[in-house]
Amino acid sequence: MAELTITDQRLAPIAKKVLAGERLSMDDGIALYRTPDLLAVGWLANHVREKLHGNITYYNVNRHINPTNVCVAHCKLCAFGRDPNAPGAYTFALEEIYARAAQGVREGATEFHIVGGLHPDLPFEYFLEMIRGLKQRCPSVHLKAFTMVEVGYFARIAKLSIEETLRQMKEAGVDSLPGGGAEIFHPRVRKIICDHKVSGQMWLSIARKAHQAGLRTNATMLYGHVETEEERVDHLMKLRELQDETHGFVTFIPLAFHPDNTALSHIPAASGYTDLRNIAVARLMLDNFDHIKAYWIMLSPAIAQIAQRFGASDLDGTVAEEKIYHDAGARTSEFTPRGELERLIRAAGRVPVERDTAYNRVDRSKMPPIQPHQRTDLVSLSLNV
Ligand code: V47
Repeated sequence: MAELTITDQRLAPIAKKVLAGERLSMDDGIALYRTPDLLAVGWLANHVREKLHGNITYYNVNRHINPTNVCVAHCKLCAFGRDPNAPGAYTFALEEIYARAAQGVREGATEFHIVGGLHPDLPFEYFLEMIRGLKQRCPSVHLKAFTMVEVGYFARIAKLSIEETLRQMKEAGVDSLPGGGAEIFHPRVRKIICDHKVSGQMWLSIARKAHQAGLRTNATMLYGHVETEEERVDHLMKLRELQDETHGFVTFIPLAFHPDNTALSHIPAASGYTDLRNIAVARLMLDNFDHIKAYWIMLSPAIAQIAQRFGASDLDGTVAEEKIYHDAGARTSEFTPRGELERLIRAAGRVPVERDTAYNRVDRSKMPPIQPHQRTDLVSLSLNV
């Protein structure tokens, strides 16, 4: 590895701590966000990433399933949610979901990533039945389903405690939870971008309870809107604190805000420079997280490649049918075949390893061959509720 060159001497004490494996402070995090010396920040993050994972970059074969885009929350940050009768609103019948899942299995998916809107009329039981049906039909596929925000909403509409809601989800077949809905925990920011969502404190409390119930989760941070550097670092430190307590987080995913078609469309989209800095600062601050994910859908394949030299050890998956980012103007494809992900990783000088959701290696030689991806037409069997 090339030598570290620091052009901003304020980074010298931080570099010393990183090289000694010491924990960084709030002030260190803010300095990492403010320094013009992005290459030094990236070098340090890469140092940590290579210490943990050597030359490997992980990816998986997955499929996103978004059961409904009908949502009562009306978050300003979101271009996906719709009112029930608005143009483009949809809710899948369970058979539609099972058809998509079957296609995912043919395409070799080892994980379904299932998230959706907070629907005013669908009962918790619809979602439990969906999970039971998926588990029964696709027993080998890991179900990474429902964010802390959805769990909080299910508990409210079903009049259950968070613990009981999680217990029923687990019993139905949920294997882990994705990291969405975290946004920025600070109340000032939530008030502006997502004021009807669960509070940051509540998001963390639900994550804690999920971990205590034996459900691991991911964590995210949405950057590039109205947040300050202090609020980003505060967010990372709250995640680090909870991880010290539970060790329940698997991966952290920094997500760039995409402004198109949102109520915040006047905010310019984040630059590649900001993307790389967020990956690197996350790698340096979250010393108790195994992985930082460069979600190629959000970053673009080009930035995701460079991110592998700025701290990222995972590119997420083949994805298939991403809607949340594409409704907000993402120009990336909605699917990348496994071979193309491997090519992206190799071209960045890394070694691709296909993983399952728990980061076990996947041995394709013992599995049925993957069939080519097919785009599914939207709403062939939508539900009237
Ligand atoms: O929670 C919503 C964000 C998240 C916009 O856990 C937006 O493995 C940008 O959480 N511009 C959903 N972002 C995506 C997510 C995720 C993605 C990949 C992997 C995993 C995982 C989780 O997307 C939302 C919100 O933070 N989001 N609208 C928007 N306009």
